[in-house]
Amino acid sequence: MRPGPWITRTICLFAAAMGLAGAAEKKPNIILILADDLGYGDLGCYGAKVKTPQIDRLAEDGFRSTDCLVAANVCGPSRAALLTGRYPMRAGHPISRHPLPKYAAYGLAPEELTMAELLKSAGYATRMVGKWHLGFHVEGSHPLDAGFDDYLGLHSNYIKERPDAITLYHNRGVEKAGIAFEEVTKRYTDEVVDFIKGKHDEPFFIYFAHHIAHSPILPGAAFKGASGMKGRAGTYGDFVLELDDSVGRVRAAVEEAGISKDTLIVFLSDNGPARDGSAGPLRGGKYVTMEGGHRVPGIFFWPGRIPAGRVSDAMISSLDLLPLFAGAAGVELPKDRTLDGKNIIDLLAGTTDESPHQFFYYYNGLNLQAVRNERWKLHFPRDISDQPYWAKKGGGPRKPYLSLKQPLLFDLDDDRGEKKNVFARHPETAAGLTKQAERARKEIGDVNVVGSDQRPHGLVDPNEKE
Ligand SMILES: [Ca+2]
Repeated sequence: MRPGPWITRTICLFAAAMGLAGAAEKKPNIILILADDLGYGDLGCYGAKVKTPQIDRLAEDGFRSTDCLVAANVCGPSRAALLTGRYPMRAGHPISRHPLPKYAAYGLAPEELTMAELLKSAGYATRMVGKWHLGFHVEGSHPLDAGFDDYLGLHSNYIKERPDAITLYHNRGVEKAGIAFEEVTKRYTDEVVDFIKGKHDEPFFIYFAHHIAHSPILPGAAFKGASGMKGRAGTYGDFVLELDDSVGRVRAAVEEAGISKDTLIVFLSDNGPARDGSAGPLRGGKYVTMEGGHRVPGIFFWPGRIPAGRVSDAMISSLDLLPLFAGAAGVELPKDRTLDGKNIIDLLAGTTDESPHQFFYYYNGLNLQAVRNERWKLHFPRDISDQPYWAKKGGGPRKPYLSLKQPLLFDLDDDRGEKKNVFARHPETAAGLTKQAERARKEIGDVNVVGSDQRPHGLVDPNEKE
């Protein structure tokens, strides 16, 4: 027999009170590990051929989401949303930037409030290690301008032809010019591990943004052959195992420091797989709004609060991390702006199995391409000219529906691979989603619509790269 509503409510209120008491007692350390272009199907615990023992163990000992979404299918806007808890359109960063003149003044808007700034206001030491990609050289958009006390990393993708893109920076200065890509992950991990093992008088927040598994696919010397597979798939497997090893080293450092119970570790990817990775059972990948572009591995480990062994299909997103971290740190959320994320601690802690979200909006650049209401996902008609530059060229199996004449409705509970269009069978569901899209469009915009709560991005011809 299910408990009556008043019993459920009493339990929830009691749990909420306990949660608040817990947060008041001790602010946890928070380690956010972000993989780059790692697909939904690239880890052992998500069905990959190559086992990833460290990340799989983190999932087994914590919470693993099978419905964790990111707010963009490419690096830059996904990171802007992750750090601010706001859709990229709302936060004024819907397009991924390049080291080209067009982007000289385009970075993470200084007026945006990041999770690092919030945690810093709650007394946290805040550090970032890794790839920034949000306008390192743009006035006001450097990691040190976004709430981080200390930064070590490459400011964007590793591109060996560009000296600035192979420079390891420490804060605003050069730590090492011309670093070999194969050294980078070890250097990053050493930095994070040394910091964790150091003395801490205050709680800390570390944002560790890997380059793996983005191109170049170049595993470090110690990982060559580790996957036991040959060819491109083997090299990619070795690369993912280097990431896995790094995650294992971070966790081991936390355990050795004796702070496991007081440390929340979150692992996720910034978008779906590019050429070499796998989206598992999902359709599409990086660059598109199919599930393969937006649904990523999402793992939460906090022995003090999150029970081990939970696997959940409740819809959550990278937008939820800022409210989650703020809640854990006992810091109030800002009241002067709209946040799109929700604190998911009750879901993670097991006091509910329900998602706090009803809707999710799939934007490709500026274009609202799909809306989801729990199990239902409606894709809207679009033309190639509506698409951002990264989607425009070279269609194929990973880029279906670059143009679309008629809407498509998928039932993700029954068809997460988005193959069976059930639009004709569910006209009322489709009509409801269409109305919801209208609301979103009015508020946060669309390719030819400026929303009422949208920070201007300032780019001329935003859909074009140059
Ligand atoms: Ca990426």
